[in-house]
Amino acid sequence: MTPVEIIGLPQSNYVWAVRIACAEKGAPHVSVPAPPHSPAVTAIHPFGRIPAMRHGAVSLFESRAICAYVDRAFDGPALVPADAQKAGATEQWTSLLLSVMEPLLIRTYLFGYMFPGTPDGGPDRARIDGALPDVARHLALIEGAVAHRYLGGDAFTMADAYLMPVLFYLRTTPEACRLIQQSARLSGYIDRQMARASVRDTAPPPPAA
Ligand SMILES: N[C@@H](CCC(=O)N[C@@H](CS)C(=O)NCC(=O)O)C(=O)O
Repeated sequence: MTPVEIIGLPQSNYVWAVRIACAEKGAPHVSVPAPPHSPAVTAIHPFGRIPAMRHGAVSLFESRAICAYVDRAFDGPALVPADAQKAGATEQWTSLLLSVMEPLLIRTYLFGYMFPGTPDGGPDRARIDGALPDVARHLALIEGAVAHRYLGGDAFTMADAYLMPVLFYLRTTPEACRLIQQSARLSGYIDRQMARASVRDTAPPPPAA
């Protein structure tokens, strides 16, 4: 069967989310580790963002669209449940993650460590400290939302595929890691998902030493 090509650096939380989605569906997939704005990406995404996807004659951009395609094109367990209320909850948490939480938790807070843009390359303290109250608020909200083992529900969905990479990266930072460690529920959620084959087998390679 033609594999789904997931085009984009595997370290990207968005790329990882769609690779988890493929693995959950049992979709044969390959990683094409192209950076944003590289020719393989701009050939598909009009703004050069990752991930992009190619599957035979089908090409798509935007992670949410790729998840929708993979969910319908393959037989595995539904990434968005058929039940109306559960589907609504999945879309609700996915939408909140994509529009509000990921930008704060990853683009503002985490990138204050990873891509600080400071003269000496050290963490951007103003940006990090400014984000911390919201980081705590968001993590408290997520803690409540995983009360039934998964994000907003009782089975793994697309919302979990998006959430898990975000939490994985947050755990690499001192403040968010402390907040996560203080919560048995959040720590338990991360440990359970990291042991899940779809998450474990698609985890990004560790940074080069
Ligand atoms: N809405 C997009 C967001 C993807 C995105 O922002 N990816 C980042 C990498 S994690 C990227 O390509 N950044 C390059 C840029 O913004 O130009 C999606 O869901 O696929």
